[in-house]
Amino acid sequence: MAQHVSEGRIREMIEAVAAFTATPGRGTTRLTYSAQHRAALDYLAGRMQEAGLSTRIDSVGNLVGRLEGADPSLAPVLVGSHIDSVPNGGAFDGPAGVVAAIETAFCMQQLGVTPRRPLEVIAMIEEEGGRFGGGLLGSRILTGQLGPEALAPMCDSEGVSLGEAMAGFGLALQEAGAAAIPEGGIHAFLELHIEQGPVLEQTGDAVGIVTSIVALSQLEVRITGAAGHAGTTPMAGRRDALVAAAGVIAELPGLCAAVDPRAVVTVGQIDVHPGGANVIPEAAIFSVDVRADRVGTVDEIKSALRTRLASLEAVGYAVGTEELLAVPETPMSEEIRGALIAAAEDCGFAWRPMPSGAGHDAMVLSKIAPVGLIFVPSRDGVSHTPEEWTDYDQLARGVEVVFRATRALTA
Ligand code: HGY
Ligand code: MN
Ligand code: MN
Repeated sequence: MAQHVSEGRIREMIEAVAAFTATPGRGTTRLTYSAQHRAALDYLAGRMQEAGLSTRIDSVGNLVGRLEGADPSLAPVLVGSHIDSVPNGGAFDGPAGVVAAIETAFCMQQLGVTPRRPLEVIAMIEEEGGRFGGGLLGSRILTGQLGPEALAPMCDSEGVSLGEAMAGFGLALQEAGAAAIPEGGIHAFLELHIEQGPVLEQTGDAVGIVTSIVALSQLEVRITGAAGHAGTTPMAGRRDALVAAAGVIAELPGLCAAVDPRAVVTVGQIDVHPGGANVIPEAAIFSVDVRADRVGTVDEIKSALRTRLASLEAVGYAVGTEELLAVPETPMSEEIRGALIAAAEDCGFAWRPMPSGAGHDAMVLSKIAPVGLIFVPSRDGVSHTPEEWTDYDQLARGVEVVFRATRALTA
């Protein structure tokens, strides 16, 4: 099979982007509107231009490259992923899809292909929610689901508002709506992503062609009790918010399994106020990430959690829950899956249909266009850690499939 993509250039771009991290030596930490984000955009814009693309940064910081089509009036095929990371994450989660899109443009350029339909490549902001919570922010803004009024209250763990962070990046919150893609604005969206699980490594298939993406909900739970002196307050009668939260958190796996043993629940963040070692915690605020193959199952798990939280209110705690993100299960487009399958078979690569347990921008962009998602293997199935890894020849095979599918979709 004649491979068009350059494994060396793919490796070069992944390694260059990986260097834009706030935690060198301890994985990738590239938060939205940070200096690392800016450096990554500057680098990627340069590589996009080298690949023959015109580039722009939209009103919320998504970087977009465009290869004009023979018929510029046609809606473009959009290819890409996110450029932000989780704290101390890996080098491939997000950048693999952005680099795949840029490498696709390089291949078009090298082959002297002018697509009939324009190609756009994109590096989206804040998919992980690592800075402002919730996640999928760039794609939710692109699809018009979030505008300035919804964004205004968002702030990071240091209390910096989204608007202030945007201003520091040269952007204006009130212009955020301008980034929304109009109805019919894209013909299709393609995303390459690392699998972040063990299946492809176990089966030896070159790529996974995703059938659907999991239903997910992200909640923030606040439990408020009563502060007090750690030394002089008797144990009986305390309303220690952290002890109450710990009880709920410890019960979550069982509560989730009782609804569906295949569902997953994770508490990744917790804050304690006021946070003194000799002060009984007045408040505990923690995240709850629930996922299942159907939104109905997620809803049942959330309802069981709310019942458990109500038992705390009965004994004098105040409880509040806020849903930061809710996305139903998202089937991928059969048309786009067909293009990816044809490309994989054209390459002679073994492929397998598979669901995605991770959320992706593709699930949001499916609201405005048919979408496809292709996975490449993850070593030991590990992701969201510095150990996240995909061999470059494995990544190159996935990129070759993306290039060929994109070429077909823009022809
Ligand atoms: O959380 C997820 O599934 C994705 O990595 N943002
Ligand atoms: Mn990702
Ligand atoms: Mn991720």
